[in-house]
Amino acid sequence: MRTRLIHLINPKTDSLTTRPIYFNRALYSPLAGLLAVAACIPKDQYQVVLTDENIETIDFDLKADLVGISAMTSYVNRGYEVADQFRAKGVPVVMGGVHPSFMPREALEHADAVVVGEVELVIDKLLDDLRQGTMRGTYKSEKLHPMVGLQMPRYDLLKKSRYVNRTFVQTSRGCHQGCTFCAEPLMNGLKFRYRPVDEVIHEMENCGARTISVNDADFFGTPERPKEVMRALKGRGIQWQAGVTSKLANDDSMLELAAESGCTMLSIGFESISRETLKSVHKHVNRPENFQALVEKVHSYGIMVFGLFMFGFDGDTTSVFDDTVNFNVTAGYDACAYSVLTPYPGTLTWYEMKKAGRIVSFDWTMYDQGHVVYRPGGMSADELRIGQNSAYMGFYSTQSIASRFPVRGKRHRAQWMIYNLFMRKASRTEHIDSIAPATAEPSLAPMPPILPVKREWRAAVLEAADGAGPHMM
Ligand code: B12
Repeated sequence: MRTRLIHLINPKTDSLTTRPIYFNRALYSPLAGLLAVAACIPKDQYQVVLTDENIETIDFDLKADLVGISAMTSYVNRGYEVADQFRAKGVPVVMGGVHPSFMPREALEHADAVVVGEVELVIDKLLDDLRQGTMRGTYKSEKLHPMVGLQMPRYDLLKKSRYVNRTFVQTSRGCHQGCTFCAEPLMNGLKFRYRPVDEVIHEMENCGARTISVNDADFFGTPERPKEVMRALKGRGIQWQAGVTSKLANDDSMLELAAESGCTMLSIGFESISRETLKSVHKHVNRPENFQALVEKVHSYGIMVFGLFMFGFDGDTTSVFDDTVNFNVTAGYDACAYSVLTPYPGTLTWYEMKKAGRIVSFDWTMYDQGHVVYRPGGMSADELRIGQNSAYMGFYSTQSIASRFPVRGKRHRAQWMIYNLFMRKASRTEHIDSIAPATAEPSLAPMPPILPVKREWRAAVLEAADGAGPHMM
């Protein structure tokens, strides 16, 4: 009997982190979701083939029993095209990931089934239904996975030589910040769920790499837990980087352990150098007056700071670009990403802008944080687009790179250069024509996997859901 085969596909995306390829390598493998899906598929029953369209072409003739497609918003349209092509050949398709989780009814116009949120607790039912020929509609677990006993992601399926950063380990899901522009609190809630430390270490030791990205929304989210992980990591010769928030990155005991356990870089969502703006998007944790001291402190432990900033908040005027870049260069940030604020469907920013009639384009391909899809409050869309571009040009200019290069201290100079060159190349190839043309509104409303905690936002979601009538779950 032929082994049954599941073909998992990451559709092509044109984003800052995937676009540039150096020496045949992409910076990241944005495939963590698919590796987790593959891990849940019983090996004795299915062969799994993984295709990342960012680095290889899709074999549409591969005889699969099921095609599984993962998508964030910016590449869901390509995901839909791929789904349509496979279904035209009679191959059943399931979709999952962030965008289908927020907009399952839309995804069901292209796929037989959609997994809303986490796959781990619904995969058995999905595969049972596939065997019975009844796999269709949405699959959503009643509860969140406790994160105990998660299967090892199928790292063996990755074409490792094609990525700089290829190994992603999650130690927790959830985040305490309820930032209005972020999908995290609506997928995982405002509470943390933690994997047992021994399971985290087992995965790190067996993932096939000694350089690891921790994929948590906020690895330093609570004071004690990251320390447990870092203590267990000490002395293993692993180098790691993680995304964290600014508050506990300021704690010396945290940074000391981070340095001792092999941390080379922290990515921090600073978002804005204006406290008023930060408050307006519920990022109360960030204090711009402390940003420079924070960068210096992290550097003193030999750790790099990747600063994540956004432009286009309502408080932003055209001075924000130069002000932010000058601040970043003076403070000596090691790398920075400057995103255009993007109202991802189902986030609080989405409902806010939608209600005010400010969203201009609903073409998901434009939702890549490099296009302007809404009417900004403090400048024109054109100024926002040009400003973002000039910020990248300024921060990654030859002069800025030379002035920021860590000549002294223990920061990892090769890694520093790789990030600066990737980001410089990515931003230099940015489409200049990045104002998204107006489109009609989608007929189907988004519905977050978890309803927002804030009462007025819950009301907005439910109102939108009602408006969508039979389309909603
Ligand atoms: C770590 C991370 C990154 C990392 C690494 C991602 C990676 N290797 O996969 C990096 C830095 C590369 C990254 C980049 C970007 N990211 Co990011 N990222 C995250 C973060 C914090 C965690 C993602 C993760 O690893 N999850 C762990 C895996 C195991 O979980 P998962 O992906 O949710 O998958 C589960 C389910 O969704 C489901 N599932 C997933 N796929 C499929 C497929 C099938 C067939 C099935 C059945 C089920 C299924 O099963 C999985 C296991 O339960 C999320 C926040 C979040 N909570 O999701 C943001 C998030 C996904 N990122 C986001 C964004 C916007 C970006 C960028 C555009 C930022 C930028 N300006 O460049 C880029 C885009 C990259 C690209 N591909 O184009 C947004 C996406 C919003 C949206 N609606 O699209 C999120 C949600 C954060 C936010 N701001 O709200 N990101």
